[in-house]
Amino acid sequence: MSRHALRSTGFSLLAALTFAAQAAAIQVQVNDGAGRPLPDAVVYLESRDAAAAAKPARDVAIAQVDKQFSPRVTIVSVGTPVDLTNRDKVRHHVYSFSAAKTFELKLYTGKPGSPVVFDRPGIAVLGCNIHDQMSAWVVVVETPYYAKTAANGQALIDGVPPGTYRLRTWHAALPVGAAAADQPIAVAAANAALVVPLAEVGK
Ligand SMILES: [Cu+2]
Repeated sequence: MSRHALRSTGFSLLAALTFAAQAAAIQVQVNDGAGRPLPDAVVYLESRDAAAAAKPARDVAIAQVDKQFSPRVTIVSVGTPVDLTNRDKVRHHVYSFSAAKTFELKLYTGKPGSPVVFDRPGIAVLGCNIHDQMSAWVVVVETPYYAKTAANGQALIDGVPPGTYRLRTWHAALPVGAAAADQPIAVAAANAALVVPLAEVGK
């Protein structure tokens, strides 16, 4: 679009519609090393512009239900507050010692006094001091373009402006401490679909 169109109020709506139409939806299929679909993988697109466009999300919750976290994998942008309400009758004692976020919610039921704000990029591993089987992961990213795969291994990242990105893919079954897989991707104005094999998972 031209600078003239941006300045002209008569064309501003058209300019906005044109811009929206140029954003692409990127469908990502994540498979394990044997080619099976991987649910609960997180995919996100990084770039300098994406980092600048990232804003904290709202209304994100990880409940504790039947002595498990629900959901077990959550992806949020930096600065997002996460509600950790305990919906069980027993008390939980939720903590993370990860570099991305260190916190502790001592024995509690119901809704903690305040949400936990995930204010640094990285992966926070959550556990419960009382119930060893409880674990969850919060993947904190510096981009608004992210999604989590469904049971069929597919995730849709919507509203992506054309540009050059790094497509990052992570799954909890990767070796502990492993960085998200990383591949360059050029996003054009058109929707696209691609397949990411995580060879280290499920061999
Ligand atoms: Cu617990």
